[in-house]
Amino acid sequence: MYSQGLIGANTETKETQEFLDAFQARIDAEIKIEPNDPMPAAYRKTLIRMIGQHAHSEIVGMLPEGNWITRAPTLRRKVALLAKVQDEGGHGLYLYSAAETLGVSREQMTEELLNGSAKYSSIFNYPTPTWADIGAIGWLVDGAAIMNQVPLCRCSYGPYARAMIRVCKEESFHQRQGYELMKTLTEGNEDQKQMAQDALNRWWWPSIMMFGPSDTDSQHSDQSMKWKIKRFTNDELRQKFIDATVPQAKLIGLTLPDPDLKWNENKNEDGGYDFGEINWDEFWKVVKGHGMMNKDRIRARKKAWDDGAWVRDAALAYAKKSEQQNSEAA
Ligand code: BYC
Repeated sequence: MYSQGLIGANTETKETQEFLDAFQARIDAEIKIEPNDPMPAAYRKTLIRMIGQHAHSEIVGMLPEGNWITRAPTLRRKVALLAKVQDEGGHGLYLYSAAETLGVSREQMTEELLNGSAKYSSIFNYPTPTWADIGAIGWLVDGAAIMNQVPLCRCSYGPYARAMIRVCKEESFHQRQGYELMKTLTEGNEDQKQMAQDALNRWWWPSIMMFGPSDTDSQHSDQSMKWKIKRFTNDELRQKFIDATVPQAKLIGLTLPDPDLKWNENKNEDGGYDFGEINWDEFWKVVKGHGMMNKDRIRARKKAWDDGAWVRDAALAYAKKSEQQNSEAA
């Protein structure tokens, strides 16, 4: 069934039940799917959507923090922030490359981001008005990202799983530098403490929303779990994140902006926090392009893409020329 050439990445396939069953058996046996392996069109489509969205999130995610590079309060903070933002750019590149192995081009993905048909994470449509936002993003946004992305290291699609290993190592450093930044602020004067609390108040709920709609509203989770692309549901990961983060907030003397947050011994196997109602109207508004910063983010990405056109043209001209020289030499 899986012999070479049955259906490669670029060939049409007839998805018989036998083929779908064989594919599922391979997934169930934890055998990684590689770019030239036969795969159902819907599996390919799901991965292109998800890896593309992830790549766009990394690249758009450079913007809110990039906003503070020139104003970081010390050289040490500036170095850490520069390294972090650069890492996000690198993550975007690995992820675009992973998506390209599925037969989609970088240009196509960028076009979809700019015309609004491809999504990127809701979290990056919130502004970063104070320095404490940099701490809150590292601590909470990268913290949420790690919770979501560590299981993706076991994703059934090989190139995505492998890309996530390095991404997660770097996200872990990002989370620590963010938490340490927040801790430093909470040990400062009243204004600094207040700045940290205010950032936490603004970033907490959007971070909780990052995990996506609740399981009852998630369109893709069931199939993606079956294909072992996702290993946990949105709600499971959200709960893990909350349970891990509440003690961290307590340790540095910050209060989470949720009066309904309460330890519940009977939740799941080891207990867990009950939490308040998520504002799903806000989530969908942001996802559909009507958040505070959606327009600015896309405008910035469009400008970067347009401004970089000459670089792409020059690189391609060089590639074409060396191709021509190689064929003449052969
Ligand atoms: N924002 O059926 P569902 C980072 C969409 S990068 C916007 O549950 P799925 C970082 C979803 O796409 C963070 N849209 O979908 C970077 C779907 O719409 P479409 C990004 C969202 O795919 C820099 C619809 O809602 N991480 O961490 O099973 C600095 C229904 O959702 C969101 C990744 O991309 C959202 N928050 O699950 C710091 C990780 N949530 O596509 C940090 C990989 C849902 O049908 N992706 N939607 O039009 C995933 O794990 C999954 O795609 C999601 C959603 C959990 C995000």
